[in-house]
Amino acid sequence: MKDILTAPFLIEMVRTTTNMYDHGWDERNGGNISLMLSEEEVAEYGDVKRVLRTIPTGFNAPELDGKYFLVTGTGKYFKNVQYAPDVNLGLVKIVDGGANAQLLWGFTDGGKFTSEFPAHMMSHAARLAVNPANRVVMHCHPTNLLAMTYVHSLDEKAFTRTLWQMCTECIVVFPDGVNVLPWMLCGTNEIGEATAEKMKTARLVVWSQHGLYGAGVDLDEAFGLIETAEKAAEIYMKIAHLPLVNTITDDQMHLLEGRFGVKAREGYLS
Ligand code: 2HA
Ligand code: ZN
Repeated sequence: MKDILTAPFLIEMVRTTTNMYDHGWDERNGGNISLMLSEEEVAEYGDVKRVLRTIPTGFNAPELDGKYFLVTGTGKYFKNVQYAPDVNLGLVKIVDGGANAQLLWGFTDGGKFTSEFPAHMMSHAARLAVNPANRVVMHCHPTNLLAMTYVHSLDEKAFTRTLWQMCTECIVVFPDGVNVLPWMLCGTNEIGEATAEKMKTARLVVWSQHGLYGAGVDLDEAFGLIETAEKAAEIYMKIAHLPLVNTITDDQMHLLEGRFGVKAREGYLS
């Protein structure tokens, strides 16, 4: 059996958490990532039958029964994942209709998965229903998107349109737009359910005054979505207090749709 520390999925997870920390999106224990893996991928690197611990999840997710996830740990710092992946990450298998997670590797200090596990698992279930290739749910605290939730309307159409107008590529990268939740208590099943509901129609969900969720088919896609939305929010925060002289018009957005073969969210462009 190969050493799991050499697995491409583990190396990519370490690189991604490090990169996100370096972007300033994951201060202290901020942020969490879950990456769905196939049994074949896991079996190459570990004994899928050897359960180290069984950890209750506190929710149900029958759609995810039997699925494997590499996930960041609760209270753990993205900054430290690169130095001790086996402490800061865990590999779990969801069993009992989602009620329990079997720990197969990691969390070697006795830790467990992120406090946002409900939001992650419910979002995986929601995204898989839309796109069976979805593998990643990623949460972080990008500075400018967070700032924007203090000064911009939280209306999803208005929020999305503003981001689209800030960089030409935005509508190409997230034509499905950005959904927005009001401030809610984090770490609960309630915010998990609300996030999953929002994930049905967009791969980006803002948690007002808290941060952002992104979903994608791989770590690159989820990261790239967040990176692009955060760049747009940064431009917005640089110009919001200045007189607006130019913008990207809806006609120009339609040209982008044609050129890049994307379709903007229904009703979001005139
Ligand atoms: O645990 O970001 O939302 C870290 C968080 C919680
Ligand atoms: Zn958070």
